[in-house]
Amino acid sequence: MKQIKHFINGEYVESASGRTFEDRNPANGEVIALVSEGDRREVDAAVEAANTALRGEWGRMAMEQRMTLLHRVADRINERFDEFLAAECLDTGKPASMASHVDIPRGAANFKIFADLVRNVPTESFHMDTPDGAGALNYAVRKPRGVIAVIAPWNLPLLLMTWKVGPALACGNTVVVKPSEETPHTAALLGEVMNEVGVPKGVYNVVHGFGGGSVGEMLTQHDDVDGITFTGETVTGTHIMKAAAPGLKPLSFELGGKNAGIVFADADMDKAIEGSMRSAFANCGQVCLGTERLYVHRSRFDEFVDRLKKGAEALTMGWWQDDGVSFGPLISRVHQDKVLSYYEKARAEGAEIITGGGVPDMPEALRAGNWVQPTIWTGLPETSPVISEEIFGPCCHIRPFDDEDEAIALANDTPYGLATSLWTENLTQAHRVAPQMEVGLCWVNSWFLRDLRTPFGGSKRSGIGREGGVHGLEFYAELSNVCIKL
Ligand code: NAD
Ligand code: 6OD
Repeated sequence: MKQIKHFINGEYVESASGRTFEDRNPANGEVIALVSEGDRREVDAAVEAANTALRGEWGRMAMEQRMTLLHRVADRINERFDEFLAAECLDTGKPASMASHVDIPRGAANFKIFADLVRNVPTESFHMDTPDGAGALNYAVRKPRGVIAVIAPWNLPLLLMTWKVGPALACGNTVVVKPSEETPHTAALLGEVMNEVGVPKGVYNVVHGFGGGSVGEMLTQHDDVDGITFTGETVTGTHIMKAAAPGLKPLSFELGGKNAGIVFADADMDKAIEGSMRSAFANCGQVCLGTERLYVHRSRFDEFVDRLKKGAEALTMGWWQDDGVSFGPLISRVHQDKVLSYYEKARAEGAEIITGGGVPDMPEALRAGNWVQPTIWTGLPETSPVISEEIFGPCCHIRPFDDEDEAIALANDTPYGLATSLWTENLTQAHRVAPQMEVGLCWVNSWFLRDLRTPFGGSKRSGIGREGGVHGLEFYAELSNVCIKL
């Protein structure tokens, strides 16, 4: 059986306790690895290694050399592409067609983009008058924040972890990563890459384990951690905020969503269907940006529902490597139970089930996996939990609207504020509506189209702060002012 160990101070180590937990393939339920389960000893060792690295070679390294190393990390991920791909797909069950276009290339790109950005960001300076007439010069310097705890989810494991590790290292910090217990593989593999390209020991550390009462919570409470960047559920964000409060630790949060898509009367229906197919069903609906609420102008409602139904029914479920597979399983049995509980709620509340609504009949080899059908409903009231709560599954509710103000009000009627997609060929309408959406990310005629130089994050209960581009520097670096009296 494969063993996945912690990566601390440049070495793979087992837990002092000897404890392990199982890593299962969600497509067939098989145990694919035993993962070392950390406790305070591994957390302390990793934080200490990260602190020592800050004061050592890494802390003294010239910026140019640091950036060259980060480019090498990206290149090496690409050279070992197939290994990362297999590791990610075995942990998540997602089709290779997706992971090879999204997860792994972005996992690599996240190192290059921030290396290139950070070396080109200026700081401000001000000349000031002084009573003696000689003046003074102020200039700001950007310093690394220190040891950053990176707490990552399971839905896009490498992409979302490196989205934080990339800028953290580019700014000169060191990291202790707590990957999701569901998907420990690629974070562990990245340790090999760090060693291969010569990233100094202690700069990148990984401790495996669980959240509350385990490694996640221990990291967020640790006195020698200087900042916490977290992606995951909104409720987990509230726990982390409490745990971090006594130490007044800076936080960067990318949280849950209940995102809307709006299809206006003059939408290009081919584009709206192609985009909504992805936003509702990609990654088996396990994308924080996904649209579980679709509002469609009444004049296009029947056409849209009919075409989305045909699209959902044409998705091909199966093993990640098989040709033509476009749809994988949910991450775990626990998550499958959660998603199916919403399928049941929708039925009990009298939804019209346009397609799906249950567990598909899979071939024998995959029957023990966490499969659910892509599902579309209509006819539920907006008060239904199916419409107000994040399900994080391959499902959406579609409701007709009659005018623009109604669509905006419906889309904004949620405590979340992550993303919206607008579908319209009317440029004036797009410009009028987009700024009214109470979200951090608004796409027009697209979904999950990412320029990594742009701010990324959620409004309302979908996040705190912005990562991406230069915006992440507000979290990953600290500005200090130097004032020189002339
Ligand atoms: P989760 O909150 O259950 O877990 C995320 C990570 O936090 C895991 O590593 C987990 O072990 C750890 N954790 C859990 N409790 C903790 C605690 N008390 N202290 C410290 N760490 C703890 O989320 P998940 O189920 O892995 O991911 C799905 C959720 O993530 C969804 O809500 C989704 O919307 C959200 N998400 C948001 C974004 C975004 O960019 N806004 C991106 C991806 C996923
Ligand atoms: O593209 C990104 O940078 C990003 N953070 C995507 C998040 C997807 C959520 O599941």
